Amino acid sequence: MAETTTGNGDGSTTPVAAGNRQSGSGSPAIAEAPREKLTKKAITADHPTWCPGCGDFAVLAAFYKFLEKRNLEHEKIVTLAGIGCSSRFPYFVNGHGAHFIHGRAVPLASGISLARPDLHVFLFGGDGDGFSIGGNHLDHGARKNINMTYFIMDNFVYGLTKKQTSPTSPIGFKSKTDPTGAIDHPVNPMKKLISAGATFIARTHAANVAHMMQLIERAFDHQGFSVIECLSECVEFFPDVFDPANPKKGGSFEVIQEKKWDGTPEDELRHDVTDEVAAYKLATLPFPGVFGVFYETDRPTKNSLEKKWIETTREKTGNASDLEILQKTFDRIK
Ligand SMILES: Cc1ncc(C[n+]2csc(CCOP(=O)(O)OP(=O)(O)O)c2C)c(N)n1
Ligand code: SF4
Ligand SMILES: [Mg+2]
Repeated sequence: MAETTTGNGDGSTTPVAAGNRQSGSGSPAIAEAPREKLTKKAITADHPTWCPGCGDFAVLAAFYKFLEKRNLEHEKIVTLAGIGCSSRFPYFVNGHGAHFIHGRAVPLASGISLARPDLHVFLFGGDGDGFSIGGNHLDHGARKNINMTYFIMDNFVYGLTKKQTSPTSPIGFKSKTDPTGAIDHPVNPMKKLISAGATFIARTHAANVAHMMQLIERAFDHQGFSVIECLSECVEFFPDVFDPANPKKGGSFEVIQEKKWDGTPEDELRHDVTDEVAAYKLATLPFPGVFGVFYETDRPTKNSLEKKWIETTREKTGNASDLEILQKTFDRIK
């Protein structure tokens, strides 16, 4: 992204700066022109192609609300995904984006986040994309603490490919790959993310837009690898599975009570989000479990560590330009 424009309300446009890149291009900053407020109309792209009633519609609605509320710079919004019904998400957001290779969304997002730390990198995908084919990538993105906000729309099934057992399908689930019922122990997303080293880990439900919004805001404000698992019903291939956590369907949505550090006896019982062992204990509660922030910690991001390393290395070269460094390297290996 080199330069973009903003509307002036009279049909004309004014160029605005591409953003405050941290990579040291050396070009002078251009003053930002006043911007129009980001509206739902501006961020809406294609008509979603999900089945009527799919939980993913509500996730998209919450994301639009979040973008409007936070009024992010339009040209800095990036939505990325792997492959799956949920991974079609970037098609429906008018911004930079890509629908990438199945399971490889974290590496793609990592590259974009590290190369352009000024961008807002949002990643969307399913349980298959994130925990099955992309499980290993998820672990490494988490331990490296690469700055991004990852929303995993968990429907306990492969939706796009029409009902195969997914890594989060419960034992006994009958699918095309397990006609007599799933026999494999499912992944527990919260436990996996805690052990992988993600620095913000939360859980929500697509039937609760207000809760999704709160968590997207907190995940976005967190510096590092932030992940939200969202139970998002596949009405076609695994209907009603999340009703036990939906009050409108007779279930109960139990929210984690976080510590207020107010010294009261009731605070003793509240959850300390910085306590990894307590987060793990919450993750062992039987389905449908609890919702909210399980774990949050501050650890330097790979983005900040890499920035420091680049600056130190550049200083050692007498602040040479990228081209000069490249030329010197070629000269050395000639
Ligand atoms: C390398 C590769 N393997 C398998 C597939 C087939 N495939 C496409 S989407 C998908 C699973 C999608 O499940 P999930 O990530 O849970 O998304 P959902 O459709 O449920 O939202 C699979 C196995 C593929 N596209 N590429
Ligand atoms: S198949 Fe399931 S996950 Fe895919 S769009 Fe339809 S309801 Fe949603
Ligand atoms: Mg799925």
